[in-house]
Amino acid sequence: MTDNRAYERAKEIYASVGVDTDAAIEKVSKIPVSIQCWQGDDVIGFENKSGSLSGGIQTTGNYPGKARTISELRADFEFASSMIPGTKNLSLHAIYLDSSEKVERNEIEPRHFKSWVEWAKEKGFGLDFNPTFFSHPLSADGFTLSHNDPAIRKFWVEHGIASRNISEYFGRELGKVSCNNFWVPDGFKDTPVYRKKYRDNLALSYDEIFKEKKDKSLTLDSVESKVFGIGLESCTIGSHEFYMGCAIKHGTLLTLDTGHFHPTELVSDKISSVLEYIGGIMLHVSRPVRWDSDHVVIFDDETKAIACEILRGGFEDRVHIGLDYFDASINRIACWVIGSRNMQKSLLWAALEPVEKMREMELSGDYTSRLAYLEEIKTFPFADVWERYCETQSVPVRDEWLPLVKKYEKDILSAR
Ligand code: RNT
Ligand code: ZN
Repeated sequence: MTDNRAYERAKEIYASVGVDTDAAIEKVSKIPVSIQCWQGDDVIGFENKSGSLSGGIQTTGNYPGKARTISELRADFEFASSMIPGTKNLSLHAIYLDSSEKVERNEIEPRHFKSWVEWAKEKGFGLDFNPTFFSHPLSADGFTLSHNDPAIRKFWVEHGIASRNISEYFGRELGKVSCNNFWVPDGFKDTPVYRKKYRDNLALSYDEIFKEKKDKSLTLDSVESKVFGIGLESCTIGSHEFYMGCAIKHGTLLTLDTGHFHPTELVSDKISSVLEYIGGIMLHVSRPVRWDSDHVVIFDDETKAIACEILRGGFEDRVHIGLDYFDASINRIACWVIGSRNMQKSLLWAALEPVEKMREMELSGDYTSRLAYLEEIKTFPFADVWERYCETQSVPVRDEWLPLVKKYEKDILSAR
């Protein structure tokens, strides 16, 4: 139990700059954060257990104890969730289907995800979805929706269409909108000479996939660009510009992954620009270390800046926050807990900004005071409010979750 006096003092200090800490806690607790299922098993899934990850992405590390079955993954996620405050969704990939028989990607149906829905209902999680365009023989040459072979392209178009039905089913069953994120690895290792052809193919595929209009209160499609992948360094068919246009044309969300831009570009700066012309954004909050390395999210300047931009702009309803990282070099449950708690900390940090006050300073040209405040709030008693938030959510405060993870590792993970 934390010292109530510490919170009362923090509350007074924030009130002195016009910030209501109770209201901030309440607000942040209601913002859904979508946690990626694939942190639990190194993006392998249950379609083909002997399969390996492809598509230019890579999980590094071989820490023991990864989830090998659906029930292990669910148990691990439930346990991780018990240490994470706030409203949680689980983001599933198509390869996490629950089927005893082999199902081709273009034949997946809502029934293959029924047990996930039942579980999510019982536990109170929302579900997001992702068609899986990698780790498959028909993506082995680096192309899916942009493939030159019409039969292969058709297969992936059908997968895309099937994924939309599943996301719609999630939304309907759970009464919470489900985001359906399209990311394809398609690209070239070396310099191509006919980029146009592949981009035409990709555009054609999305025309077919998004032809049917869906109820946006149930499912929201989103499209994700990137700069490069491993072995696909020279050209990514689905570039940022490609998907900006695609999202506008088809009225989808645009996914901004923090690891998918050149290193000096900031997603925090892109949010308000994109939202001038596009209805909504899906975020893939990650931590790129020198490249799209998908390290665990930390409480760093950019994660805070992203949260601040969402709240400063009043974009809570238009920005769907998701996490996207996969570290196999440390305890995977700790990865979920650390990264998700850091996203929550960042949101709380943002909700505790004296934004009205700083806006007035900026608008009146008083940049001196703006900088003074931006710097002074860094040493306001944030930690006391964070502890209160954790307490109100009945999750461990400070480092108290770590011994629980260590015990789970000893009792459960070590037996795997
Ligand atoms: C890959 C993309 C994509 C994946 C997940 C597994 O670079 O970021 O979002 O990480 O779909
Ligand atoms: Zn991503």
